[in-house]
Amino acid sequence: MWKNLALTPLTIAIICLGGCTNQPTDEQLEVWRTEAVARNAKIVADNAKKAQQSQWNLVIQGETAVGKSLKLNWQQLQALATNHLKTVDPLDILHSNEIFDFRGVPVSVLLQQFAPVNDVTDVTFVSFDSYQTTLNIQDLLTYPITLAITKDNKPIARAQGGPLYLVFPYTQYPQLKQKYDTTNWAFYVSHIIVGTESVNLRIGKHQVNLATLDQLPQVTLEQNVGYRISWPSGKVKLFGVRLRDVFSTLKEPLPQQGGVIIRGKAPFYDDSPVRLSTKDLAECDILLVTRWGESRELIPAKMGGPVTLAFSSQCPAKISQLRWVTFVEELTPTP
Ligand SMILES: Nc1nc2c(c(=O)[nH]1)N[C@H]1C(S)=C(S)[C@@H](COP(=O)(O)O)O[C@H]1N2
Ligand SMILES: [Mo]
Repeated sequence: MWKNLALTPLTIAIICLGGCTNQPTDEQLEVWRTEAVARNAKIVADNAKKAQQSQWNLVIQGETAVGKSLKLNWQQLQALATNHLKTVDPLDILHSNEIFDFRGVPVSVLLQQFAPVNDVTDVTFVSFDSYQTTLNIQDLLTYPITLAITKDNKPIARAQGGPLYLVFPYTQYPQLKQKYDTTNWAFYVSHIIVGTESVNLRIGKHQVNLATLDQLPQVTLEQNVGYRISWPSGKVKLFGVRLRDVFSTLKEPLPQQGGVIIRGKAPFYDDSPVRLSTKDLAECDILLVTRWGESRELIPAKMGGPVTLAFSSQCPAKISQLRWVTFVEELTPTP
Protein backbone atom coordinates (compact mmCIF):
# COMPACT_ATOMS: atom_id res chain seq x y z
CA MET A 1 0.00 0.00 0.00
CA TRP A 2 2.80 2.42 0.84
CA LYS A 3 4.02 2.55 -2.74
CA ASN A 4 0.59 3.76 -3.80
CA LEU A 5 0.65 6.68 -1.42
CA ALA A 6 0.63 9.84 -3.50
CA LEU A 7 2.68 12.79 -2.30
CA THR A 8 -0.20 15.08 -1.58
CA PRO A 9 0.58 18.44 0.05
CA LEU A 10 -0.58 16.93 3.31
CA THR A 11 1.90 14.00 3.28
CA ILE A 12 4.73 16.34 2.26
CA ALA A 13 3.79 18.65 5.10
CA ILE A 14 3.98 15.69 7.50
CA ILE A 15 7.31 14.44 6.13
CA CYS A 16 8.71 17.94 6.50
CA LEU A 17 7.47 18.59 10.03
CA GLY A 18 10.19 20.42 11.85
CA GLY A 19 12.99 19.63 9.35
CA CYS A 20 12.32 21.31 6.05
CA THR A 21 13.59 24.69 4.98
CA ASN A 22 12.90 26.51 1.73
CA GLN A 23 10.07 24.13 0.96
CA PRO A 24 7.19 25.18 -1.28
CA THR A 25 4.11 26.15 0.66
CA ASP A 26 1.03 23.97 0.67
CA GLU A 27 -0.63 26.54 -1.56
CA GLN A 28 2.21 26.37 -4.08
CA LEU A 29 2.14 22.57 -4.03
CA GLU A 30 -1.57 22.60 -4.59
CA VAL A 31 -1.13 24.91 -7.59
CA TRP A 32 1.52 22.62 -9.09
CA ARG A 33 -0.56 19.54 -8.45
CA THR A 34 -3.60 21.11 -10.08
CA GLU A 35 -1.50 22.13 -13.07
CA ALA A 36 -0.05 18.65 -13.46
CA VAL A 37 -3.49 17.07 -13.23
CA ALA A 38 -4.83 19.47 -15.86
CA ARG A 39 -1.88 18.79 -18.17
CA ASN A 40 -2.39 15.05 -17.88
CA ALA A 41 -6.10 15.34 -18.45
CA LYS A 42 -5.46 17.38 -21.60
CA ILE A 43 -2.99 14.84 -22.99
CA VAL A 44 -5.38 11.97 -22.28
CA ALA A 45 -8.31 13.86 -23.83
CA ASP A 46 -6.29 14.87 -26.91
CA ASN A 47 -5.16 11.29 -27.47
CA ALA A 48 -8.65 9.93 -27.04
CA LYS A 49 -9.90 12.50 -29.52
CA LYS A 50 -7.24 11.65 -32.09
CA ALA A 51 -7.99 7.96 -31.77
CA GLN A 52 -11.65 8.60 -32.49
CA GLN A 53 -12.89 7.94 -35.97
CA SER A 54 -14.97 11.08 -36.04
CA GLN A 55 -11.84 13.24 -35.59
CA TRP A 56 -9.90 11.54 -38.38
CA ASN A 57 -9.03 13.48 -41.54
CA LEU A 58 -7.54 12.43 -44.83
CA VAL A 59 -5.26 15.03 -46.41
CA ILE A 60 -4.65 14.87 -50.18
CA GLN A 61 -1.55 16.70 -51.40
CA GLY A 62 0.84 17.07 -54.31
CA GLU A 63 -0.57 17.32 -57.82
CA THR A 64 -4.20 17.85 -56.90
CA ALA A 65 -6.78 19.56 -59.09
CA VAL A 66 -6.83 22.64 -56.86
CA GLY A 67 -3.04 22.71 -56.87
CA LYS A 68 -2.91 22.64 -53.11
CA SER A 69 -3.56 20.45 -50.16
CA LEU A 70 -7.16 19.46 -49.38
CA LYS A 71 -8.61 17.85 -46.31
CA LEU A 72 -11.52 15.40 -46.14
CA ASN A 73 -13.14 15.14 -42.73
CA TRP A 74 -14.74 11.99 -41.38
CA GLN A 75 -18.21 12.95 -42.58
CA GLN A 76 -16.91 13.46 -46.12
CA LEU A 77 -15.00 10.17 -46.02
CA GLN A 78 -18.08 8.40 -44.74
CA ALA A 79 -20.08 9.75 -47.69
CA LEU A 80 -17.43 8.58 -50.17
CA ALA A 81 -16.97 5.15 -48.62
CA THR A 82 -19.72 3.30 -50.45
CA ASN A 83 -17.77 0.55 -52.19
CA HIS A 84 -17.45 -2.98 -50.90
CA LEU A 85 -14.34 -5.08 -51.32
CA LYS A 86 -14.29 -8.74 -50.33
CA THR A 87 -10.80 -9.95 -49.63
CA VAL A 88 -8.57 -11.82 -47.21
CA ASP A 89 -6.70 -9.63 -44.72
CA PRO A 90 -3.16 -11.00 -44.54
CA LEU A 91 -2.39 -8.80 -41.52
CA ASP A 92 -5.24 -10.29 -39.50
CA ILE A 93 -2.94 -13.14 -38.62
CA LEU A 94 -5.45 -15.11 -36.56
CA HIS A 95 -7.92 -15.09 -39.46
CA SER A 96 -5.64 -14.98 -42.46
CA ASN A 97 -7.76 -17.38 -44.55
CA GLU A 98 -11.04 -15.63 -43.87
CA ILE A 99 -12.64 -13.34 -46.45
CA PHE A 100 -13.78 -10.03 -45.05
CA ASP A 101 -16.24 -7.50 -46.38
CA PHE A 102 -14.50 -4.12 -46.34
CA ARG A 103 -16.40 -0.91 -47.05
CA GLY A 104 -14.45 2.12 -48.15
CA VAL A 105 -13.48 4.47 -50.91
CA PRO A 106 -11.39 3.10 -53.78
CA VAL A 107 -8.31 5.27 -54.20
CA SER A 108 -9.21 5.56 -57.91
CA VAL A 109 -12.37 7.45 -56.92
CA LEU A 110 -10.31 9.94 -54.89
CA LEU A 111 -7.84 10.37 -57.73
CA GLN A 112 -10.57 10.90 -60.33
CA GLN A 113 -12.33 13.38 -58.10
CA PHE A 114 -9.42 15.34 -56.63
CA ALA A 115 -6.48 14.81 -58.99
CA PRO A 116 -7.99 13.97 -62.40
CA VAL A 117 -5.17 15.50 -64.44
CA ASN A 118 -1.60 14.80 -63.48
CA ASP A 119 1.50 13.34 -65.03
CA VAL A 120 2.76 11.44 -62.02
CA THR A 121 3.70 7.79 -61.76
CA ASP A 122 3.60 7.44 -57.98
CA VAL A 123 1.08 7.94 -55.22
CA THR A 124 2.37 7.83 -51.65
CA PHE A 125 0.35 7.04 -48.53
CA VAL A 126 1.53 8.36 -45.17
CA SER A 127 0.18 6.98 -41.92
CA PHE A 128 -0.32 8.39 -38.43
CA ASP A 129 2.87 6.69 -37.20
CA SER A 130 4.88 8.14 -40.14
CA TYR A 131 4.87 4.81 -41.97
CA GLN A 132 4.70 5.27 -45.74
CA THR A 133 4.06 3.21 -48.82
CA THR A 134 4.13 4.17 -52.50
CA LEU A 135 2.03 2.63 -55.28
CA ASN A 136 2.00 2.99 -59.03
CA ILE A 137 -0.83 5.28 -60.16
CA GLN A 138 -1.82 2.97 -63.04
CA ASP A 139 -2.35 0.13 -60.57
CA LEU A 140 -4.49 2.41 -58.41
CA LEU A 141 -6.60 3.31 -61.45
CA THR A 142 -6.84 -0.33 -62.58
CA TYR A 143 -7.59 -2.20 -59.35
CA PRO A 144 -10.05 -1.39 -56.54
CA ILE A 145 -7.31 -0.75 -53.98
CA THR A 146 -9.36 0.80 -51.19
CA LEU A 147 -9.16 2.96 -48.10
CA ALA A 148 -11.49 0.99 -45.86
CA ILE A 149 -13.47 2.38 -42.93
CA THR A 150 -15.44 -0.76 -41.97
CA LYS A 151 -14.64 -4.46 -41.87
CA ASP A 152 -17.64 -6.79 -41.73
CA ASN A 153 -19.82 -3.75 -41.05
CA LYS A 154 -17.87 -2.65 -37.99
CA PRO A 155 -15.53 0.31 -37.67
CA ILE A 156 -11.92 -0.85 -37.92
CA ALA A 157 -10.21 -0.76 -34.52
CA ARG A 158 -6.91 1.03 -34.21
CA ALA A 159 -5.25 -2.31 -33.40
CA GLN A 160 -6.63 -3.64 -36.71
CA GLY A 161 -5.26 -0.73 -38.75
CA GLY A 162 -8.23 1.63 -38.47
CA PRO A 163 -9.82 4.02 -38.73
CA LEU A 164 -8.56 4.19 -42.34
CA TYR A 165 -6.86 1.06 -43.65
CA LEU A 166 -5.37 0.62 -47.12
CA VAL A 167 -6.51 -2.79 -48.41
CA PHE A 168 -5.77 -4.64 -51.63
CA PRO A 169 -8.13 -6.92 -53.61
CA TYR A 170 -5.92 -9.98 -53.07
CA THR A 171 -8.77 -12.45 -53.40
CA GLN A 172 -10.12 -11.08 -56.69
CA TYR A 173 -6.68 -10.27 -58.20
CA PRO A 174 -4.12 -12.69 -56.73
CA GLN A 175 -1.49 -11.37 -59.16
CA LEU A 176 -1.38 -8.16 -57.08
CA LYS A 177 0.38 -10.11 -54.33
CA GLN A 178 3.51 -10.30 -56.47
CA LYS A 179 3.78 -6.56 -56.75
CA TYR A 180 2.31 -5.47 -53.42
CA ASP A 181 3.08 -7.53 -50.35
CA THR A 182 1.87 -7.08 -46.77
CA THR A 183 4.22 -4.12 -46.26
CA ASN A 184 1.98 -2.16 -48.65
CA TRP A 185 -1.12 -2.66 -46.53
CA ALA A 186 -0.96 0.60 -44.58
CA PHE A 187 -2.62 1.10 -41.22
CA TYR A 188 -4.15 4.42 -40.07
CA VAL A 189 -3.59 6.33 -43.30
CA SER A 190 -3.66 10.11 -42.84
CA HIS A 191 -2.20 11.53 -46.09
CA ILE A 192 -2.18 10.76 -49.82
CA ILE A 193 0.49 12.50 -51.88
CA VAL A 194 -0.01 12.53 -55.63
CA GLY A 195 3.53 12.65 -57.07
CA THR A 196 5.80 14.77 -54.87
CA GLU A 197 5.00 18.12 -53.24
CA SER A 198 7.07 21.20 -53.86
CA VAL A 199 9.20 22.51 -50.98
CA ASN A 200 7.15 24.61 -48.58
CA LEU A 201 8.57 24.70 -45.07
CA ARG A 202 7.31 26.69 -42.11
CA ILE A 203 10.39 27.92 -40.28
CA GLY A 204 9.48 30.15 -37.35
CA LYS A 205 7.57 33.01 -38.95
CA HIS A 206 8.79 32.27 -42.49
CA GLN A 207 7.53 30.16 -45.39
CA VAL A 208 10.55 28.75 -47.21
CA ASN A 209 10.75 27.28 -50.71
CA LEU A 210 13.48 25.45 -52.62
CA ALA A 211 14.90 28.62 -54.21
CA THR A 212 15.53 30.05 -50.74
CA LEU A 213 17.26 26.88 -49.53
CA ASP A 214 19.36 26.80 -52.70
CA GLN A 215 20.79 30.24 -51.88
CA LEU A 216 22.32 28.96 -48.64
CA PRO A 217 25.74 27.28 -48.43
CA GLN A 218 25.35 23.73 -49.77
CA VAL A 219 26.71 20.80 -47.78
CA THR A 220 27.36 17.27 -49.02
CA LEU A 221 27.34 14.16 -46.84
CA GLU A 222 28.26 10.67 -48.01
CA GLN A 223 27.29 8.08 -45.45
CA ASN A 224 24.74 5.53 -44.29
CA VAL A 225 21.32 7.03 -43.72
CA GLY A 226 18.95 6.51 -40.81
CA TYR A 227 15.60 6.70 -42.60
CA ARG A 228 13.24 3.90 -41.75
CA ILE A 229 12.04 3.06 -45.22
CA SER A 230 12.85 2.98 -48.93
CA TRP A 231 16.37 4.48 -48.95
CA PRO A 232 19.30 2.44 -50.24
CA SER A 233 21.57 0.79 -47.68
CA GLY A 234 25.27 1.55 -47.67
CA LYS A 235 26.79 4.94 -48.36
CA VAL A 236 24.49 7.49 -49.97
CA LYS A 237 25.19 11.06 -51.06
CA LEU A 238 23.00 13.71 -49.46
CA PHE A 239 22.92 17.38 -50.44
CA GLY A 240 21.35 20.12 -48.42
CA VAL A 241 21.74 23.02 -46.04
CA ARG A 242 22.70 23.24 -42.37
CA LEU A 243 19.88 23.94 -39.96
CA ARG A 244 21.99 26.54 -38.18
CA ASP A 245 22.59 28.37 -41.50
CA VAL A 246 18.86 28.34 -42.23
CA PHE A 247 18.06 30.04 -38.93
CA SER A 248 20.86 32.60 -39.15
CA THR A 249 19.97 33.51 -42.74
CA LEU A 250 16.29 33.94 -41.93
CA LYS A 251 17.27 35.97 -38.84
CA GLU A 252 15.18 33.63 -36.72
CA PRO A 253 17.11 33.64 -33.45
CA LEU A 254 17.60 30.28 -31.76
CA PRO A 255 17.51 30.62 -27.97
CA GLN A 256 20.92 29.86 -26.39
CA GLN A 257 19.38 27.61 -23.76
CA GLY A 258 16.66 26.28 -26.06
CA GLY A 259 16.56 24.84 -29.51
CA VAL A 260 14.28 23.82 -32.33
CA ILE A 261 11.33 21.45 -32.69
CA ILE A 262 11.06 19.60 -36.01
CA ARG A 263 7.83 18.12 -37.30
CA GLY A 264 7.23 15.88 -40.28
CA LYS A 265 3.97 15.24 -42.07
CA ALA A 266 2.65 12.36 -39.96
CA PRO A 267 0.22 13.35 -37.16
CA PHE A 268 2.48 11.39 -34.81
CA TYR A 269 4.88 14.37 -34.80
CA ASP A 270 2.29 16.56 -33.05
CA ASP A 271 2.92 14.53 -29.90
CA SER A 272 6.49 13.45 -30.57
CA PRO A 273 8.42 16.10 -32.48
CA VAL A 274 12.19 15.83 -32.74
CA ARG A 275 13.91 18.32 -30.43
CA LEU A 276 17.40 19.61 -31.09
CA SER A 277 19.17 22.07 -28.84
CA THR A 278 20.93 25.14 -30.20
CA LYS A 279 24.13 23.52 -28.88
CA ASP A 280 23.43 20.38 -30.97
CA LEU A 281 23.12 22.52 -34.09
CA ALA A 282 26.45 24.20 -33.37
CA GLU A 283 28.21 20.94 -32.60
CA CYS A 284 27.85 19.12 -35.92
CA ASP A 285 26.19 19.31 -39.34
CA ILE A 286 22.45 18.70 -39.16
CA LEU A 287 20.93 19.14 -42.59
CA LEU A 288 17.72 19.78 -44.38
CA VAL A 289 18.32 17.50 -47.36
CA THR A 290 16.87 18.50 -50.74
CA ARG A 291 18.77 16.25 -53.15
CA TRP A 292 20.43 12.87 -53.14
CA GLY A 293 22.54 10.41 -55.13
CA GLU A 294 25.17 10.74 -57.84
CA SER A 295 22.96 12.88 -60.07
CA ARG A 296 21.67 15.12 -57.26
CA GLU A 297 18.05 14.25 -57.82
CA LEU A 298 15.28 15.95 -55.93
CA ILE A 299 13.92 13.70 -53.20
CA PRO A 300 10.68 12.01 -54.28
CA ALA A 301 7.79 11.36 -51.89
CA LYS A 302 8.66 7.67 -52.20
CA MET A 303 11.75 8.55 -50.11
CA GLY A 304 10.00 11.00 -47.79
CA GLY A 305 10.78 14.11 -49.86
CA PRO A 306 10.91 16.87 -50.88
CA VAL A 307 12.79 17.64 -47.62
CA THR A 308 14.29 15.24 -45.08
CA LEU A 309 16.40 15.71 -41.95
CA ALA A 310 19.89 14.19 -41.81
CA PHE A 311 22.62 14.00 -39.19
CA SER A 312 26.27 13.97 -40.20
CA SER A 313 28.19 10.87 -39.15
CA GLN A 314 30.40 13.36 -37.25
CA CYS A 315 27.51 14.01 -34.86
CA PRO A 316 27.67 12.32 -31.46
CA ALA A 317 25.57 9.15 -31.30
CA LYS A 318 23.02 10.71 -28.96
CA ILE A 319 22.18 13.19 -31.73
CA SER A 320 22.40 11.01 -34.84
CA GLN A 321 20.25 8.35 -33.18
CA LEU A 322 17.33 10.77 -33.15
CA ARG A 323 14.64 10.24 -35.75
CA TRP A 324 15.66 11.08 -39.29
CA VAL A 325 12.47 13.00 -40.04
CA THR A 326 10.98 12.57 -43.50
CA PHE A 327 8.42 14.91 -45.12
CA VAL A 328 9.80 17.77 -42.99
CA GLU A 329 7.15 20.49 -42.75
CA GLU A 330 7.81 22.68 -39.73
CA LEU A 331 10.75 23.96 -37.70
CA THR A 332 9.90 25.99 -34.61
CA PRO A 333 12.36 27.71 -32.28
CA THR A 334 11.60 26.77 -28.69
CA PRO A 335 12.89 28.06 -25.33
N1 LIG B 1 0.84 2.42 -40.50
C1 LIG B 1 1.57 1.31 -40.59
N2 LIG B 1 1.24 0.37 -41.48
C2 LIG B 1 2.00 -0.75 -41.61
C3 LIG B 1 3.15 -0.93 -40.82
C4 LIG B 1 3.47 0.07 -39.88
O1 LIG B 1 4.46 -0.02 -39.12
N3 LIG B 1 2.65 1.17 -39.78
N4 LIG B 1 3.94 -2.07 -41.00
C5 LIG B 1 3.82 -2.75 -42.29
C6 LIG B 1 4.51 -4.01 -42.31
S1 LIG B 1 6.20 -3.98 -42.54
C7 LIG B 1 3.86 -5.17 -42.16
S2 LIG B 1 4.64 -6.67 -42.32
C8 LIG B 1 2.46 -5.15 -41.82
C9 LIG B 1 2.25 -5.79 -40.46
O2 LIG B 1 2.92 -5.02 -39.54
P1 LIG B 1 2.94 -5.44 -38.02
O3 LIG B 1 3.60 -6.80 -38.03
O4 LIG B 1 3.78 -4.38 -37.37
O5 LIG B 1 1.54 -5.48 -37.57
O6 LIG B 1 1.87 -3.87 -41.78
C10 LIG B 1 2.37 -2.93 -42.66
N5 LIG B 1 1.63 -1.69 -42.53
MO1 LIG C 1 6.84 -6.12 -42.02
